[in-house]
Amino acid sequence: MVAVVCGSRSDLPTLRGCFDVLDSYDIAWEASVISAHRQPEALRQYVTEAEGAGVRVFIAAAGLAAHLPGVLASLTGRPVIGVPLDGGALGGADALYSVVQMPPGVPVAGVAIGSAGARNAGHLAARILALGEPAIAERVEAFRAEQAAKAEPRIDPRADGAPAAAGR
Ligand code: RP5
Repeated sequence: MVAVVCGSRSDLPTLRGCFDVLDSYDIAWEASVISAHRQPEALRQYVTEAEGAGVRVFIAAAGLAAHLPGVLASLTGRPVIGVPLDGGALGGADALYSVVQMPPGVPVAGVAIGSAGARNAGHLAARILALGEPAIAERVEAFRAEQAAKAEPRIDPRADGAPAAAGR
């Protein structure tokens, strides 16, 4: 149901949370390493095959100039979620700008830089799929309820090993 594509094997550790989130919703996914600028023909072929196999949402993660999400969105009419990765000197801001600055007509849904974004890409894919899959919709609501139950109003911030405030 979800195809996760990244530009380099070096991106895979950051995507671990994305795979875990998809697993937590029991969503079938597959992962591939295909660079938009190094292997453009392989990317085109993969997207065609993935669509034929029933992939409904693509997650594309890349660092530096991060062409992958945009190029992928040019090859499919299905939703593409772009995960900008921290690739070096600019700390992922380069990839973030690249992901969110797609020109009109070729949309990419952008999430946060790095592992937080990778996890949210999984959650967002689940919410998209939930529109047509009641079982996934139930799991999304269960997760939301679980999160909501963790609010901690009026706690003693010094109890349970909470770090002490810097005092005078
Ligand atoms: C991008 O360039 C990849 O997504 C990766 O984040 C970055 C560096 O790639 P490698 O030099 O590790 O292959 O295309």
